[in-house]
Amino acid sequence: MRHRVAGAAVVAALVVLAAGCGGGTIGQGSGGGQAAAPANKNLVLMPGVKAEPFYISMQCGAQEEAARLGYQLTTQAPDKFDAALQTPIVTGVLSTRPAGVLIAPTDDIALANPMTQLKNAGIQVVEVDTRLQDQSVALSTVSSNNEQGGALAAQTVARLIGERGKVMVLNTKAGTSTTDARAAGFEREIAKFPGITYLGQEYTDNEPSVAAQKVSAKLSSDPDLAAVFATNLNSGEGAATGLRNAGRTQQVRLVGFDASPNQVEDLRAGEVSALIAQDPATIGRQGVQQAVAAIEGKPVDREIQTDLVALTQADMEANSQYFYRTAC
Ligand code: T6T
Repeated sequence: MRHRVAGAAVVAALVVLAAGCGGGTIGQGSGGGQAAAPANKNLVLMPGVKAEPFYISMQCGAQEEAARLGYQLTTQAPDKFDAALQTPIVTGVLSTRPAGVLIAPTDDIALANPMTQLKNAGIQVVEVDTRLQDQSVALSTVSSNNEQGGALAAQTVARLIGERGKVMVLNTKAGTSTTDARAAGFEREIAKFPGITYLGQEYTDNEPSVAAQKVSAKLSSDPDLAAVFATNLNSGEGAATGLRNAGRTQQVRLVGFDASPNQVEDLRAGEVSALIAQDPATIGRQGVQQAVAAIEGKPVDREIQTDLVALTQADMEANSQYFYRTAC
């Protein structure tokens, strides 16, 4: 019951959050005139990492929308979430001159240079999920409101532990705009609970095994750890493994971002208390819409925010449309 109340509260807050989405519309061209159909209808989606349910779900939405609008979309992703691996992919795409690119930059500074090269070559650049610090490169950014998602995770954690005890954050890699924002939102919100001791954040390099090790180490130094907030899929899956290995899943509350099949299974089994699911398919769909608008000289929205939904064991099956996919 406690989980249900926490989940419902978060869902209510998030609905408001999604309703407040959008941003300024910037005129890019004729704004609805009868522009000639562009000859180049090639789009490239560049997710942060290959074969990962969040990005697969994004790709499914993007592919569907591209087909609907009469465009071809291909996907190119690195084997690991790593700027050094993503940069040569961007450079390779540059030489193929697509009309538009949807990219999730794996580092908010390191990808600025290669993405600027795309822009300077006349390719329409849309950020999906993650973003650069430099907001002048992309035409549009489509993502969840990650800072508010982190704050809502903090409220959920506080409620689950009766506003008392020690909590930690498991983050991915510094320089990932989304997860940095989630951690910042969490930290800001958790500070409002005087009975909660915030033990700080640990980075996992987006490796589940590192996440599991970090949880084990924290359980040794702080055996009375009350809760963990994992800022994304891999850190959440790894945190669950760490708690399981230590036999502590029933005592330590775990709240994670994302909703991979493993995370959903852990929620169903009661080993995870809540998941904050994103809507990656809609991010992909909206990203295609913005790129196509820019290519066709129509107005583009600079900021688009998509839904976040808190899932608990009590309400997860009713919200199964938010579970991430492993194939389209
Ligand atoms: O949480 C998502 C995404 O939003 C984030 O930017 C990176 O990690 C994920 O892809 C999940 O692994």
